[in-house]
Amino acid sequence: MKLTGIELRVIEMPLVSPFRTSFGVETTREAVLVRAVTDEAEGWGEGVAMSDPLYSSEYVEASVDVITRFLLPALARVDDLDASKVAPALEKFKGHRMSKAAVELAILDAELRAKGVPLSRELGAVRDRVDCGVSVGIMDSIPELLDAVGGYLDEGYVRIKLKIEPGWDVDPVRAVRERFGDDVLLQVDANTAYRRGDARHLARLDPFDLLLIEQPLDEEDLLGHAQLAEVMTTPICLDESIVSARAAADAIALGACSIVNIKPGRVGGYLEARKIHDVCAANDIPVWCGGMLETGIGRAANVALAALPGFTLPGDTSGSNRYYTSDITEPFVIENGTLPVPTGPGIGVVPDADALAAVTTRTEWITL
Ligand code: NPQ
Ligand code: MG
Repeated sequence: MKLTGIELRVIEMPLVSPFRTSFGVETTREAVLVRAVTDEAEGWGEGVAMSDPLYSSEYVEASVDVITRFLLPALARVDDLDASKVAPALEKFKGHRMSKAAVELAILDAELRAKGVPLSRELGAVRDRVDCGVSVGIMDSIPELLDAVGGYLDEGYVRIKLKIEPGWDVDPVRAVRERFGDDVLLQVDANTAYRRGDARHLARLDPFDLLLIEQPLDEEDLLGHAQLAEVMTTPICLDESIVSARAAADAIALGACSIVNIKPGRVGGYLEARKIHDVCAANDIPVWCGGMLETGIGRAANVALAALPGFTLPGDTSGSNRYYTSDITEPFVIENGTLPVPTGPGIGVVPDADALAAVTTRTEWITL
């Protein structure tokens, strides 16, 4: 395959309601989209970097810059390009995994469309629908939270994840358990908001029979997570810390986590994500697919990944309407708590030109 050009777009989509986490409140989702034009087919990729470097060090403007100035020129020099050559060609550039993942997905989508192969089949999917959970933001009050959780349970979500931070943890978890019972699959996500010294406090979550606590401590604090695992009975799941298959293997070996959240953007792409799936499977570590408020493009690819055999826990693969009133692709609609794995070639969806134009704030063409 020969890469002839790339279209980079920055889009901004309003969220249906503000989404508050321990690192801030978001009211819109800004994202980078990549369209790879090759001599055989076109493909789409989506970057998951946020506007500001609050979830990780990456952010939208940096993503546009690194893709334009470093990643694409390096790819232009690769002969007979296919998706397996993207990560090796970009390896010399440190970090910027979300940007690399966006570019790799666009190439992978183009390659699979040219071959007529769905991404799910390419990755090794074993299911045609995936169980879906939903991530519930920090609210101003417990009644407001209970309304939100009740609404999602009515929509059919099979698992609830509460965002937590110091001052919003034990009480909301208790309230959700008291209102909705012990059968609800419930987990929490701190996005690094706690410190090692909070171990005793976090152990107060143990009586609530949570599936897991996600990333309580700093992303670099693997030892702290291993120590916390000795104090808490709630399983520890890592998100921000798991930036590669090696990081996953190390975290598992250290006892820093017993469950892994896999986000392709965070780890540099879907091919690295599959490696993490394999490492975890070999170690009997359950995995689930995280979410980064993707549009239909990234969502389609995440659902394909979540159909692999090791994804035994429901993911943050929510319906499009969890975040957006109108998506740029056909919306993903929850049915019986599940989403269908796309069956078309590549990621199986394409953006609608008008919907895309309506949310685009910037377009750059790069001819190779
Ligand atoms: C997580 N996602 O698992 C993240 C973090 C997150 C679904 O909880 C704008 C863009 C806002 C990306 C908020 C979920 C975001 C974002 C939170 C990602 O840690
Ligand atoms: Mg998380």
